[in-house]
Amino acid sequence: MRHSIQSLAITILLGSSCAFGATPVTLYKSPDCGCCSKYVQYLEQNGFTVNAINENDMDAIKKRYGVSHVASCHTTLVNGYVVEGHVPVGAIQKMLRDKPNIVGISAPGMPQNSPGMGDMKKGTLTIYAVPKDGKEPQVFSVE
Ligand SMILES: [Cu+2]
Repeated sequence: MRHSIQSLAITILLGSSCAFGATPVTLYKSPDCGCCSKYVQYLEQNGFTVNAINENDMDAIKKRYGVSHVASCHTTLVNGYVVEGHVPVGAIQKMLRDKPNIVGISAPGMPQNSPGMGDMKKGTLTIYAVPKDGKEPQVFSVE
């Protein structure tokens, strides 16, 4: 009896840690990219577990994941989506919640008002959705 209650408690614990635990992501970056490392810290401070992989040929990574036309410095993979560049976690969470049928989202270039780059000013950073069919990126959200 006691044993079954213990195993039930363990099951509940494991279940809840899966539901509310950190979201795992894989992030590719150049070994010497300072703003990329700052973005890794930002993700970790906001509920993500980051597997950061140093990669010398980032162009090949962007080609592989279909984000060359909206390229930034680092490329992040989360739940089958690509998150390109310094995208705020609010936009990532919106994508994971809404589950749109897209490649992913991007903050092209390295905007100064983005996490890991500089101070964010609410309502000034445009995040783009990257469609699957090679169509033009569209506005996903303004953060
Ligand atoms: Cu950067």
